[in-house]
Amino acid sequence: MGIKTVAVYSTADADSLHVRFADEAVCIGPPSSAESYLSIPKIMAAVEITNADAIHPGYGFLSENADFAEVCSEYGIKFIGPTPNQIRKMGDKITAKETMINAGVPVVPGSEGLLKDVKQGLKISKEIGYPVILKATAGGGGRGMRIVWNEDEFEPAWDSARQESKAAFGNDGIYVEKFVEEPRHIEFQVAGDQYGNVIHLSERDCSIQRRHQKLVEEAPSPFLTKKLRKEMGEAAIKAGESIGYEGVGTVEFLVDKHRNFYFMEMNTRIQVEHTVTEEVIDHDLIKEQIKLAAGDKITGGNYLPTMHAIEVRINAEDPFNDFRPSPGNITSFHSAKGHGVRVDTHVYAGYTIPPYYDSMIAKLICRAQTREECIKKMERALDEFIIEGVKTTIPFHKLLMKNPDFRSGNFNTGFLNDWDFKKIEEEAQ
Ligand code: MV4
Repeated sequence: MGIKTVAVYSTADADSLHVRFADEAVCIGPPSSAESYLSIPKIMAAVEITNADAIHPGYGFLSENADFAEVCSEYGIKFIGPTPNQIRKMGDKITAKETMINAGVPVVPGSEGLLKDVKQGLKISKEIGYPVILKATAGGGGRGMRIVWNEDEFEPAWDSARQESKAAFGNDGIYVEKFVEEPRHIEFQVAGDQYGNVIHLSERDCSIQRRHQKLVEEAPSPFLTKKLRKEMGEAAIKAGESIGYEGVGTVEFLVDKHRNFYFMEMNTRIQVEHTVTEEVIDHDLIKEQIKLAAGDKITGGNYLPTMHAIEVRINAEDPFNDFRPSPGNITSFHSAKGHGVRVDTHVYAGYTIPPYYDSMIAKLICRAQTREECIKKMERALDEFIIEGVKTTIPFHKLLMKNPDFRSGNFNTGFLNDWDFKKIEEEAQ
């Protein structure tokens, strides 16, 4: 796009490739994220000394922080993303849910608003029927959640959910919903301009996850029918339109085994897995974010997938030891290459992975005409990929690609719960 870039980095990331490849780079502090990537004053200082016009917030740290977006606007710096109010509305889960009900988007049956006390929680749970799930209004991504299987479990679950969310978010607001068993996690990418136009860019299936950490994402979802894609896509657009959403975002749905779908959360940032959408619709979503932030108008319609894509997250973790982080020096690194193979990474041979942050070191994305071909290409790419010096999730992904249920598209968010990784490793030898 011809736009000059400034990278910000902590001392722990001085050797990361983004620092080398940006036009300029500014060190914003020590490894502790509170004193670097989460410090609004440090980031605004970097803006000031480089005379930057806009900030791309990425997908961690301050990317969904409404106060940060507000500081940017006070400074006259364009935050590449939605407005502070849009971030706030979706950040508070019960406000988001109420907004969706008013917009006519299906939600899971449950309490109207926050629960006042245990008594009210017990009454509503009896009405909707067990199992139910308690959720923190300030939560998201699984934090502050409790599944309650029967009446006797309700009060202890209520107490611990409140304590956990108070400690984690400084907010102990809790609501209750029917617990949807063995759901699929299917999310729609949406995009909105500054004039109220919202479209969708098709879906991603993110059901392969472990303890709320996604490991594999794909598009299109092997579970969606043409009809369901149309219905969910329309619901995702309504969700975006109801708040005048600006920029790219994601509307997450739970889909039960009968293919009923329910709004779960909206992510107001670009996500790790946006790459699979880029591959199936053949558009650069970061470029689209920048264009929307600059005031471009959306003129066309929705984007439907023309290919199949799968992303596997390569993390420096030991899949056979409870996915324990494995930071350290990468002694050798050879990336898979070739037609339909994409690798996004900040690492290289000789790089030392610091122990402070997320353990994801690369995204491997394969694209082909069909899901079957795509899986085969992924197997080939995983075989070619060499990373030595640290443990990685590559062996896990090789096993997953061979799994008959994965290959036939028969999986939900509970898929990895009953994997016995030790046994699988022994059998593989
Ligand atoms: C649920 C649910 C079942 N029923 N809500 C997990 C993260 C947070 N975004 C909401 N989550 C769930 N909410 C109801 N009413 C099951 C989950 C859930 C889940 C959702 C998506 C992906 C993986 C998951 C793993 C466990 C639980």
